[in-house]
Amino acid sequence: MSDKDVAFISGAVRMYRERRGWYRSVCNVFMVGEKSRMEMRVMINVKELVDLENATQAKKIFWDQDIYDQEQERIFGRSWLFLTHDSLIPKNGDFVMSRMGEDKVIVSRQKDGSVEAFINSCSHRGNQVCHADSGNAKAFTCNYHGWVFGQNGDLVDVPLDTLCYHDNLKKAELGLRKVRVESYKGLIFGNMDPDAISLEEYLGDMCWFLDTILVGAGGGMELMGPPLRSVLDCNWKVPAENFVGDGYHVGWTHAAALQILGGPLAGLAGNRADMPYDDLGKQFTTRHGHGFGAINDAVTSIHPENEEYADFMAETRGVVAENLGTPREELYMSHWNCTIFPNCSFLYGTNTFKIWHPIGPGKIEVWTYTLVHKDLDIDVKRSIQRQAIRTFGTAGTLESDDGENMSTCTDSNRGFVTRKGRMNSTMGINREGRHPDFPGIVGASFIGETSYRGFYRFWAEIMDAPDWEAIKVQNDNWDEIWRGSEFWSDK
Ligand code: UNU
Ligand code: FES
Ligand code: FE
Repeated sequence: MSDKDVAFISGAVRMYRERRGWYRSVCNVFMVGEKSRMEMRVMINVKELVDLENATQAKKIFWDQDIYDQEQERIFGRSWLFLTHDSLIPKNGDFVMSRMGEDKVIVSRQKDGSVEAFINSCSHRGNQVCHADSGNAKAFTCNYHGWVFGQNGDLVDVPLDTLCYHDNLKKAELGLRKVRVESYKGLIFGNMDPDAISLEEYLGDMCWFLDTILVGAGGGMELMGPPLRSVLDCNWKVPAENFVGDGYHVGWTHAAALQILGGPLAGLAGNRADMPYDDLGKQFTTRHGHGFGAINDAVTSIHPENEEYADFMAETRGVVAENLGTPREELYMSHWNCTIFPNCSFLYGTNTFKIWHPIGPGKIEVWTYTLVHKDLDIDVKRSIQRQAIRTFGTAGTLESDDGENMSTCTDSNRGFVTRKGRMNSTMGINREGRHPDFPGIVGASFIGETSYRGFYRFWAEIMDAPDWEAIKVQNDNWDEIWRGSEFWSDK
């Protein structure tokens, strides 16, 4: 069934839905799952949207409302989504606001040190219960009728409970909707799906890579907040794919900014023909669509004048080598551009950490934190933060370089003829595979699209899967499109 057929059937289904009694049986053929059937949504033909063999994607994935709706249900409703970092809610009662797709959630530190998250919408008439971005609270009181929710989201007090409800209100059932919370070495994630695999399984081999920085020389990383927040008119996948694997745009989009900054990345400016690209770094993709590109010896990339930071890295790399081995010591000293599927991205070395919160197919809210080594002195952290904001903050030099491309990629693909076209992510397609030193699939150059292919491979898989059971079944086959590649063993 082609996309056109789906669209035609969609129209027909809507007509029948309005006029006939037997529409339900027609719909059932084309609907997916009980929930979707209730919402009368049409199934998306994912195989046509993402062509794995030829590494192309349909242009409509960036703006189509039906695709977006299915993403909300199947990706944002079932993936582990970044909520906050331990360092931003250190004490009992500390809370921050976050988002999971279009849902607003409160993330709150409990008395016993654990973290709970719940949806910020009152169980009485749905008002937003908490309007603060962050703070410390033992309870959250709705300002509409005064219902009081405890630190863990339970309903603890209701005005006129006896006098007007006559003690009939089932308070135990009226807590705020809870979100599953798990954390990995300081990063706190939430999941709406009780059947989802654990966070650690979801991150999978990415844990091995992430330990490079989240364990590092012992102290790991922390996030500095509060996040800068801005709105960009683009689809959430445009920046997500850019961070997962776009080493290609760095020397072009950011040419002027890098030239002015100087430092280890200045050499990339203008895509010089004399650069030994294969020796500059690699890229990686792992199960569940996570991935990153690494540029060797570029960890202090945007901080060419920050000697304290360079000294700290030089002093700690030996410990990383000892504890984690030389492949990860190299990564510890590299610049990473990374996305944890679906919408959590960071640049290690550039010290920026960004969440792309979707608000409709063509709009996102960007939340930008600063990512720093926890064991640095506070004044070094502050100087790194200043430089990270100058470059990748809302009005940052490199951030503004990217912004225009992000919004144009979303908008320019809509035209009636344009939309029938496809996008290409074939770079380095035969120069990747299993590697002796690293888990996942490894691409030969950091300028290549290996991790794009991994990102969209999983995007298609999770968009198509009725439930997590169907995703688990693919655990041994997920790397099928790279099987048979002898690239690294031949090299
Ligand atoms: O824009 C990026 N993704 C980037 C910028 C990557 C590496 C260095 C600077
Ligand atoms: Fe990459 Fe045009 S050159 S989008
Ligand atoms: Fe960029």
